[in-house]
Amino acid sequence: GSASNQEVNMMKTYNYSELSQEESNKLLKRPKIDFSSIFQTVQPILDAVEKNGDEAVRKFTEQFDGVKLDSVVINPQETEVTVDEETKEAIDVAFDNIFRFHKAQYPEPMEVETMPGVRCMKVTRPIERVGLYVPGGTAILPSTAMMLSIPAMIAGCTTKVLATPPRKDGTVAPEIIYIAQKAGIDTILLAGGAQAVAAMALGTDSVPKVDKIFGPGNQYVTAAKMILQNSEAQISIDMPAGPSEVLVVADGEANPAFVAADLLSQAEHGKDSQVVLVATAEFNLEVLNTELEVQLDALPRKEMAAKALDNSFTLVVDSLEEAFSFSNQYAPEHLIVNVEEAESYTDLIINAGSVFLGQLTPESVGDYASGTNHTLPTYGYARMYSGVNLAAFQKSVTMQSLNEEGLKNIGPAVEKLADLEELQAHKNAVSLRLRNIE
Ligand code: HSO
Ligand code: ZN
Repeated sequence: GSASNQEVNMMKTYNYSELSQEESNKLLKRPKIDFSSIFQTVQPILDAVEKNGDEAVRKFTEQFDGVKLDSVVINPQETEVTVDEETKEAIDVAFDNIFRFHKAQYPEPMEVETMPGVRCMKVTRPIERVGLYVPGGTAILPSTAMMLSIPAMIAGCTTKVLATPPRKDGTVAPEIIYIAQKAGIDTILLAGGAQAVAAMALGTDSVPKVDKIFGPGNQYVTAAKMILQNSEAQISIDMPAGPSEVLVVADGEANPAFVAADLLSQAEHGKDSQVVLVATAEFNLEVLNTELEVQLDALPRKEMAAKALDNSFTLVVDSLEEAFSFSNQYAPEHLIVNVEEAESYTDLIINAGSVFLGQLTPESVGDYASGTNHTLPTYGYARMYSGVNLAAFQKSVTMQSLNEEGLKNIGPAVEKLADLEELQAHKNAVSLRLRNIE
């Protein structure tokens, strides 16, 4: 192990060239989540919602959120809210950018004539019924409400349920209602946790059943999504979720104050957040440490952020190629590339949820308003999952259509393959038609 200066550094520091394979593998690992015990807690909640519907949701909301509700749903379109002008303007800026970027993702219908007379088409259709989970907890998250409801609206999903835990007074934050109004949502489920996920997956008297559930959440929410996706509820989910993370690549040109601010903006999400700095030897780690200390001390959520830094580390590399190689193996949810000519390295980036290029691009802009989605794969899942995007709310349907020429062209191959598989009826379906044409 080559952790050095642990006493003076805010984060453990390693030199990449001095690490053994085993040590480097250890750095790539995320903290282990033991789902088996969480599943045991969550299953009875799912069972109760399946059995007792709204009544069970009301009971759990009273038990876990301390709120007694008459109705577990509201229609935001029929709810009056006041949001101050400045907040509205900020939401509108973010809303428009997210709308633009996701709207541009709409795929063109496609058609290919694979042989003369054989036309194959691919068209896009919405997933009709979707559930959008917006966490409550230590902060309200209007940004997450936008990230989920805007692509759902663009995709044309017809049933959109937004679930979020009620505040202590039994209401939903007006900003979230304002967003729901703009995005054409007509059901807000005032519930959080596994009970909210269950109500959407299974349906209740007042909550329509959905086909796919989106959104980040705590371990109970994640566990509920995992169990229900493998159940008779027949739902799919956006992606597996773990604690939020950022990996910052910095060179000698990077301003340590900016880097510190970026690391802390991830760290303040929660004590289980992971923060990784991969820096070349030219990056000034001493100034970074001072900045981390000073900036951390001024944060309202400094206790949480400090705990997150404890699980985090700095890796000093010999080159940026080495930096991106480590980053690709780590597969971070967020990758900040704070180096000179950042855009010239994009080809080296293979595994990452969303990437922030250059000095002037903090993660915060993507978290809120640049237009990209902030619901992203964590925990190394960026190796094989994309972040939420328009396609996540859609599916494609393929179609084909043959004319006489097409059937004559393709028929013999299909007949032969059907022979090979000894599926006579398959062959007949072609042969009868060919004879009929002649
Ligand atoms: N960084 C979070 C998203 C978020 N940040 C919401 C602020 N609000 C996970 O991508
Ligand atoms: Zn964030």
